Amino acid sequence: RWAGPTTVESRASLPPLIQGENVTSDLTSSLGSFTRAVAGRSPESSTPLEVWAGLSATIVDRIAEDWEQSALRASAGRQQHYFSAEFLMGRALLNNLTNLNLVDDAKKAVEAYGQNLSDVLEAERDAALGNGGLGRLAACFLDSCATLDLPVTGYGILYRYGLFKQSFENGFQHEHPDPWMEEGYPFVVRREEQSRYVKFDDMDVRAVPYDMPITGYGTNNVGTLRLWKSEPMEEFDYDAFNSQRFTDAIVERERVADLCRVLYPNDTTYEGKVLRVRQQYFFVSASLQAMVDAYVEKHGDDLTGFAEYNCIQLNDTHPVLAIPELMRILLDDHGMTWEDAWEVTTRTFAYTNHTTLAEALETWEYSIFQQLFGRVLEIVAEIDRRFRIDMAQRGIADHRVDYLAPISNGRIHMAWIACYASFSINGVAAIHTNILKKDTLQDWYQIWPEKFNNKTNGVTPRRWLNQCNPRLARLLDKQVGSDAWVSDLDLLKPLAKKVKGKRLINELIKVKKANKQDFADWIEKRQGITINPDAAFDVQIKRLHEYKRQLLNAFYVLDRYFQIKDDPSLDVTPSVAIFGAKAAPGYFRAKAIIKLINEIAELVNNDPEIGDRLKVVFIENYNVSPAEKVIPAADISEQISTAGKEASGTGNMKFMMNGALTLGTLDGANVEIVDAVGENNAYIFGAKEEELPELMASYDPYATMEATPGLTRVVNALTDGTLNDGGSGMFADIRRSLLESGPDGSDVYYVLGDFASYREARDRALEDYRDEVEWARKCWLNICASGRFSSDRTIRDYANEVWHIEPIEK
Ligand code: CJB
Repeated sequence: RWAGPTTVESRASLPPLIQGENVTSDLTSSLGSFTRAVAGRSPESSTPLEVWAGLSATIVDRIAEDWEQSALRASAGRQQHYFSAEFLMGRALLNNLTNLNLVDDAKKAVEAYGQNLSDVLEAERDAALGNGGLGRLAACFLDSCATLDLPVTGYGILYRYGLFKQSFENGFQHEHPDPWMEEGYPFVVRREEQSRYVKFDDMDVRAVPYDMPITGYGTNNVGTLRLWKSEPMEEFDYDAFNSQRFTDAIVERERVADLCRVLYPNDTTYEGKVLRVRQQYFFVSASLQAMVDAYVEKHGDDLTGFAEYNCIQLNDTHPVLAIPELMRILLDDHGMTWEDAWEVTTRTFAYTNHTTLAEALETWEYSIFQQLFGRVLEIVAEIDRRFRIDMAQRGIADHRVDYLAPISNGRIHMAWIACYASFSINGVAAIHTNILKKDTLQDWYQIWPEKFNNKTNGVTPRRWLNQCNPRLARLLDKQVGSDAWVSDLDLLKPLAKKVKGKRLINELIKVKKANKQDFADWIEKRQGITINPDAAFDVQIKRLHEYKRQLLNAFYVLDRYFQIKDDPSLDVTPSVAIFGAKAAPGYFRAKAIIKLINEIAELVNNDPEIGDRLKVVFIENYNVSPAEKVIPAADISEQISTAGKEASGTGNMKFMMNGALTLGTLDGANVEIVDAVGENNAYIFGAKEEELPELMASYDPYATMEATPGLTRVVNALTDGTLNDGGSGMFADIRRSLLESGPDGSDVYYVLGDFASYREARDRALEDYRDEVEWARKCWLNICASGRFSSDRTIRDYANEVWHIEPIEK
C-alpha cells in the first residue's frame, strides 16, 4: 500500500532535469531544425503556428527515450487503464514546457528567431475531445498519474472533429465544426504496428492507435493517452476499385472513417445514436485486445491472472461495453469457461458514476445490439440470465430483479451491467455518493454495500494554478520557499496562518489586479467589450444546463438593472457578470438561455445610465483555454446548481485555488469546499438537498414569484417587450417552464424558489467586496485550503483504495 505523496525528498533521488546554457542552445538548434522541416522556410519567417509545430516536435523529440522507458517500466507490474469516451485536454505545449522546466529556455529559443513565445503558445488549438467536467476530469487525472509516477494509461477516441466551435449571431448560438488537428498535431504519434481489428456484424474496421505522451511535473516519467482512429481494413481493395464497384468502395471507406468523425456534443444527456454505440464498442474492443495481447506476451495464454496485472476504470457508462467484450475475448479467443471468464471480468472493472440525472443513464435498444454485434448481445443475454438466477437466490423480489436486470423492456441498461460486474462503484463527491446509496443505486447498495466508495474529484494544480496563474504561483513559491507545492498542494495549508500579514495580503491584491487587467485586455481584443478591472468579476463558466441555473444568475443581473433604472443614484459595488457556456445543439431551452443572456448584455451594456455599475460579458466559444484566462481573474465563483443535481463540479475547485470566493448552494463538492474553508469564507444560499422534496411537494412558483419583491418584473421582462428573442418564442418558453403547471413546467429546478436567498447572498458578497483587505484575506484562506481538491489527492485515493497500484520503479 502506497501512502506517501511525491515529496521533495523522494524527487531528489530522480535523475536531475538537465538545465542551463546547453539546454538553451540545444533547444534553439532543434527548434530551428523542426520548424524548417514543418514550414519549409526559415524559422524567422515562419508563422506562429509553424513555430508552435516546430517547438512541439522539439518536445516530443526530447522526451522520446523517457517515454519509451516509462512504458517499459509500467508494463513490468500491475497497471491501471482509464477508459473514457472523452479527454478534454486543451492545449499541450505550455503544459509540457512547464512540466519539463523548459519555459525560460523555450522563450529564449523562440526569441532567437525573432519570434514571441506567447504568440506561439496562443497559436495552438485546443484539443477539445470532451464536453465538459467529465472529459476535463479525465485530463486532470492523466496529469496527476504521470506526476505521481503511476503506471496508468488512458484510452479514448481520436475524434476528427472536437466539440463544436460556438459563435453568436444576433445573440443566438451557432455551431461550427472543429477540425482541430487538420493543420498537423505533433503531440500524437501514430503506432501503425499496434493496429487491431474490430469486427461489427455489418463491417470490419482497423483501429490504429495514436499515442499522446503525458509528461508529469518534475519527473522524467511519461504516461500515455492512447486515442484510436478507425480506418478501412485494407488501404486499397483493388478488386473493388478496378470494377463497377469503385464508388461503392469509396463509400465503404468513408463509412468506416465516419466512426471517429465527431464527438457527440451532449453533456449529461443520452442519445440513442447507433454511431455513438459503435464508437464506444470500437475503442473498448481495440483497447482490450491490446491489453490482452500484452498480457499473453508476458505471461502466456492462461488468462486467469489477468486481473492481478490489470485494472480498468470505467469513466461513466460510455465504456461499459468493455464488460461483455472482455468476456467475449476470454471465452471465444482464449477458450476460457464462463465461470473463469466472469471471475476475471468482475475483478477487473471499477465504475465511476458522474450524475444522478435520469436523462443521462445510457440504455440501448435491443435491436441496435442485434444489428451491430450479435455475439456481444448473446453474452449480455447470458449475463442477464445468470443475474436473474443469482438475484432470485438472494431472495430479491421479481419486480426488483426485472428493474435491475441488464436487459429489460427491450433495452440494454449500461449502468446496471456496470454495477453488477464491477468490484468498485464510486461517486465523485461525498454528497453525490450518498445520493447514489440512498436513491439512484439504492438496490445495488443494499446487495453490495462493500462495492461503494466515494472519490471526491480534484483538478491538477499544474494547469489550473501554476501555469494559468504565474503571478500567484510565484507568490506561493516565495511563501513556501520552493515550488514543492506544485506537486504537493497540502503544503499551502500552513500558510493560512499568514492571513494577517499586511504585506502578503497586499501582494495578493496586486496579483489579482494584474490578472484582472490581463483578462480585461484579452476580452477587449477578442470581443471588443470594455470592462473596468476594478469592478468585481463574477464568473459562471460551465456547460449550459437548466440544473446549473444560469437563469438564476441572469435574473439577478436583470433585477439589478431594474433597480438602478428605478433609482439612478443607487450606490452599488460595480460588478461584471461573466458567462461562458456551450449548449448542446439540440437542447432548445439551453439555447434560449444563451440568447437571453446575450439580450440582457445588449440591454445593460448599452445603457449609459448604468455605466460601470453593471456589465455583462458572454465569452464566446468557451473552452479550456478561455477558462485559463478568466479563472485567475475571478472574484466570485458562481456554483449555483439546484441542490442534489451537480454530482461534484470541478470549476468550483479551480476558482478556489485561484482565490475566488464561492457563491453557491450546498451541492456537489461545494459542500466539501465550505467544509474546508469555513462558512465565513464562502457565500452559501438556497434550499438544501434534503429539504427539496418537501419544498417541491407544496411549491407554487407563481405565488413565490409574486411574493418576492422585484421578481415578477424580471419574469415579465421575458415577454413584455423589454427583451427581444427575434420572434423565436424562446423567451415565452422559458417563462412557461417556470410558471406553467405540468411535466414541462413547474420550475423543477427551483429557480424562483431560490431567487430571494440567492439575491441576498450575492448582494452580501458584493457589499463585502468593498473591503479590499478583508476580501483578500478570505481569498487567501481559500487558496490555502484548496489542497484537498488537487487531483493528486483524488488519484492517490484511487491508487490506494481501488486500483492497488504502486509508483513505477525507476
Ligand atoms: N458530468 O460532464 C459530465 N458529463 C456527464 O455526462 C455526466 C456528468 C460531470 O462530471 C463531472 C466530473 O465528475 C462532475 O464534476 C459534474 O458535476 C458532472 O456534471
